[in-house]
Amino acid sequence: MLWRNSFCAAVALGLATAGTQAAAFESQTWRFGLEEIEGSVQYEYAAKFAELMDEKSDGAITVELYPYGQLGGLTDIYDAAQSGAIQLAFGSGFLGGTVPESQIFSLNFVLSDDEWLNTQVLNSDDFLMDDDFQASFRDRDLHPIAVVPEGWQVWTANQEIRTPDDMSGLAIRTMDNRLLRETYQAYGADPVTVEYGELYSALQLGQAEGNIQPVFAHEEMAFYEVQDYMIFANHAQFIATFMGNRDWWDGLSDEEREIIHEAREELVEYIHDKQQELNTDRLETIKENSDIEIIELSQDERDAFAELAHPVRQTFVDMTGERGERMLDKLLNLVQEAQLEEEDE
Ligand code: 6CS
Repeated sequence: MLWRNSFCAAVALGLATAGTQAAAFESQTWRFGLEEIEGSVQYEYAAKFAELMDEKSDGAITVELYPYGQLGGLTDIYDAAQSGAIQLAFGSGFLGGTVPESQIFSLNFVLSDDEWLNTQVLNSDDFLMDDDFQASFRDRDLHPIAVVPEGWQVWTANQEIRTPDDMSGLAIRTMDNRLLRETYQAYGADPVTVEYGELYSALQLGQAEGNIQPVFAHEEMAFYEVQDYMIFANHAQFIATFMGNRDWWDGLSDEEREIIHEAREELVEYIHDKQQELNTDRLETIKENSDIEIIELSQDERDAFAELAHPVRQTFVDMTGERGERMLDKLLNLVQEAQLEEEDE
């Protein structure tokens, strides 16, 4: 063990020295498009990433943040990342039209109930560096760098929801992807798709009757002001992919990729803690500022939704073929293995 530690220390020292010698980073600016506004989980991630890039490149690399709204709508952000107009971006639910396989993150009741376990699985080399996952982005001129869970998705509506019957015919707003529409249709709802920036008024005017967001977003976009009930079903986490333009990524030097890799690793725990803090604090703000009623579904109530969501896994496979099927099998296996390991500890 002693030998192992000294060996690791020597390797670390060697790498540090090599890093210092090769520290001549070219001066450059990377533009980073966000799907969320300032103060959000994506903003916190990007701001820390920018800080780390500045530090690790001795000030040579500047990362400029473009919060939601500055580059147009959500799909404009992905178009800009695909064309190379911006180097970095987040992509989540609306990305389904661009990278169909990314809808794996829209499936309900696929991950475990333990957020930290899921975060670790999704950022493990087994999942993130898997050829199928990488190719699904790279085939569309993008390169996936990290997977960022932002907290549990929480339903809101102007009526109580405890059973699929309660959701019957509800015009619940989903992000723009087929998996989500199929999932909510399976629950009996009548989903509608609305751009993020138009959602507040759609809820206010009754064009959308329900909403699905992590708590921090219900608060910072003020959606909760026009909804009466918040329903915690822990059916899925909100998950975004941090990605770069493929050609930009391929043109990076080894040193540039290395510092991105280091930052990505450092950010896994950082953003997990930050999203939990934001989601907890914002729930308090919502409770203080409104009389919204909070409902937490029991395990039996969750099971009724889980049963209806199960066949949608096949829809994902039908949409994404053998590649999607392998990705889903892999994810399910990795989650199961991680759960078993946790039980053994
Ligand atoms: O619902 C949406 O459209 C957006 N919600 C969040 C929390 N992040 C980005 C996403 O596009």
